[in-house]
Amino acid sequence: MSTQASQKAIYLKDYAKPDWLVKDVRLTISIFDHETIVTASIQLVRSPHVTNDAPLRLHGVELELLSLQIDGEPVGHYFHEGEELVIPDVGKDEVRLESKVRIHPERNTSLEGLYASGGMLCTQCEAEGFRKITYYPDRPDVMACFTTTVEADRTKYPVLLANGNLIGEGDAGDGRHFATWNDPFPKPSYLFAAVAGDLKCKKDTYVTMSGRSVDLRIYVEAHDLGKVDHAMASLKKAMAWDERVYGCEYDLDIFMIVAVSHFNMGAMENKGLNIFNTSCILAHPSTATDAAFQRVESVVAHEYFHNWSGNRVTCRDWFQLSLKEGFTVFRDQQFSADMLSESVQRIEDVNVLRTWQFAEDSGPLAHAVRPASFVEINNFYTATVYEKGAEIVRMLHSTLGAEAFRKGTDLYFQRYDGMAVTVEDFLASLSEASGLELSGFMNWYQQPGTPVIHARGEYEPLSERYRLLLSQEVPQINGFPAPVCLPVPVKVGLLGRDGQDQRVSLDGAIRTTHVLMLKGASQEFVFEGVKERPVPSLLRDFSAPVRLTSELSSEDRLFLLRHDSNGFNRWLMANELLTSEVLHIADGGLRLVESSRMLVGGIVDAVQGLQGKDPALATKILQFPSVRQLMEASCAADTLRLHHARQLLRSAVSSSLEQWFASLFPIGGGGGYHYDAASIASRGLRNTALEFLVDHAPAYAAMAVRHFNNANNMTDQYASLMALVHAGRREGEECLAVFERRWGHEPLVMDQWFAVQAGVPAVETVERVRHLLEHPAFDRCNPNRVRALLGQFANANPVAFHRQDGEGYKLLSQEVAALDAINPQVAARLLGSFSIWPQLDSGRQERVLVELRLLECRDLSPDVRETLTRLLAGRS
Ligand code: HT7
Ligand code: ZN
Repeated sequence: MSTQASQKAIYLKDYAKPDWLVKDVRLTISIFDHETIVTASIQLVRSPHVTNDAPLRLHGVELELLSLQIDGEPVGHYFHEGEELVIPDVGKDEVRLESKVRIHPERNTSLEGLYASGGMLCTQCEAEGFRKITYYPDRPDVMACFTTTVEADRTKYPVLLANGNLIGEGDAGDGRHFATWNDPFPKPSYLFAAVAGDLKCKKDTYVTMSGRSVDLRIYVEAHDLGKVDHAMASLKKAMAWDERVYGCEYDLDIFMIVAVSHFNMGAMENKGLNIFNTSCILAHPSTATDAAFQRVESVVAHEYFHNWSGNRVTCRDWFQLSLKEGFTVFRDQQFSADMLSESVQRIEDVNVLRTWQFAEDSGPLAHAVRPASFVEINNFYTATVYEKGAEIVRMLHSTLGAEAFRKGTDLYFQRYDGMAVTVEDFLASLSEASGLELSGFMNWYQQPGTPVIHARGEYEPLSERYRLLLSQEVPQINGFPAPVCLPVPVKVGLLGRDGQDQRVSLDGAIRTTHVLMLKGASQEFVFEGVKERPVPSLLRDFSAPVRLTSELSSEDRLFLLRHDSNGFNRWLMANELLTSEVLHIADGGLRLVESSRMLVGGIVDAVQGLQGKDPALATKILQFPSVRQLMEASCAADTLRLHHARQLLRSAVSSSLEQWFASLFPIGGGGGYHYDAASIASRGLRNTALEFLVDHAPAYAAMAVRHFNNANNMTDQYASLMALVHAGRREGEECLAVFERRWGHEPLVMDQWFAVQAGVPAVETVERVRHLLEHPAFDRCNPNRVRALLGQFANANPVAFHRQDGEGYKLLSQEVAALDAINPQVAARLLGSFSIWPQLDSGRQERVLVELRLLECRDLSPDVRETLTRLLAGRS
């Protein structure tokens, strides 16, 4: 903890290769009730690049050193410097270092290093948690083979796991036992994992493309064993998909997943032993919604895909984080698109990008996908590194085409197998395999800010030409160097009056969809053979992470909403039209106008036209931009007013579609739960209809209560609960009580119970959240619970969080302070919710700043201190 403002940043430009490398590691973790003893035996060799007698530097945090020996002799001279233990004169070029330390996982609430979750012990080493387990060169470019022995009481911890293959187990006397695991693949320490617990497992096997049989196991607490079938099925699909699409085969004899209830993120890709937040592994129709099922499928795949993009080929340093995360997010997005619906997946991914990453990129926490410096790396697991990073890989994919991209990734995996590399190495592989010059993409990694693309089209009927002028503006972000132009792939189609894509020629290629590559500040693209004045469908599938401005009229947009062959763009048109209409209503007299009626007509037509064809897309079109998105699009607008304007327009849609919405109910009500695209889509549309109806008129509350009571799955039950509670219906409170009684024993379902209440769009929710903080089931030590209540409140409920009197801000900053003493990572992430402050009106800005300045005076973790400093940068 520190009260000082000065924090030590580390810089990419200062990267230096390690002076010492590790040949192999033997680790023994002996677990006792009140302490754990870790002995490490590390074969170290001086790196060939070192000429002088460089000291040996080992990282270690909160370790009680019990002994330290080199080649069997106690180390005479060493000292501590920050997080490092320094041995100045090692003498030889190769030594075996043996250390013994005492640690206290039972007291570790940071959930980094070795910690207790429920009755089990588990590890989280990324990014720098291994140094909380033993002294070690804890940096990703030091790769070694690990042999790990875990030893503990047999009754309390019958299952003992670590990375790799099991090579020995047995009795350790005194009611204790041990298991020894060997991982033959060199890996950085951040991929180390060990688990001890009373766990049950579901087993399966997978036969790889070369015919090897892999033992698959998912370990959970006994009462959750019935909730892992979906995760196992997802894992097998992911393994097959990675073989088919990337030629990547699994390499060990066993692949294990362990579910833990206390976890800072979604999951962790430790080699052969993934550790998962229960929220990303457990799924049963009665306790998990369709959204939860989808999340399990995509996170299981994401972590599995890391086996190649991250583990076999890893990052040289933490500045390269997006090398593994951006690439792997892109891979999991491709996988999810293949599993369900391509356009719906793209809509969901872009929605996340535009809501969270665009906001981050224009706010005080803006940073490059590959940042040039950081204080605390945990603060850089961000939407920019993950989602914008994935968008860069997507642009590379569309620039190269699937075939050349695959050649490039083959080359990357083969050339750098077992190595720790950089973003430049990734680009070099793609460039070499495709013969394309890709160095311009480096700028996407290096500079923050969302480019703005302007599009202007002109039709020449005589020559049947359509000229499209594209230009780009890259914003200058405070504190960063002057930006340069970026390569921007813009996917375009030209619609004729009949709503069909015209086949047109560009540079001799005749197609219905062209990918234009804008490289400079502005460029003209001339389409030939354009028979009639087209309506351009621009940036199809969101082919680049940019803000697009064009001269499209509302009529053009409505036309595209009706006719575009690109499902993603139909949704985008609806979203943009709804956004500007709500803002228009909020700016005006809070009443509907002619343009509102036109838009409602367009939405109604589009939605009804999609019935029976693509109900999932219809559902997305009905999803109004959130108040949070509306805030981003408006200039310091009042959140409550935006909410009212949004509700007005929603209710106009309800009036037009009331009969149609209601007609969806008798159909398909019963039947078992199936996880497939069609069933998910029909539940989604019905539940969206319910939400509209319950909001629209109190009479529909009874229908929602029936839906709640009769639901045979959590998707329907939760949707009806949410509809009732968010609409402020009395029946909602009754259902909440029923829900709590019924699901009090299921932590993940109770998270939903907290979340639905934290999301009630009303100013009084501040008091409700304060009240819920006192609920016996609220637990600041459990990040899932904290995210459910406080994360939901701060990020998904602008009406309450941005309450005029600043009570929402006060609540959040008090909680950040309380959480910081328990779990700095979670506290810092929550504090990030204030990053929207420069966009607020001056009164609200002042109230936020009061809270941030109060926080500044406290004793804070480096994580929270860094976030706070960045939030306040440039403020006196
Ligand atoms: N690579 C994993 C990152 C992660 C993590 C980072 C910091 C602190 C805790 C963490 N748990 C997991 C997850 C992933 O993106 O695959
Ligand atoms: Zn990842």
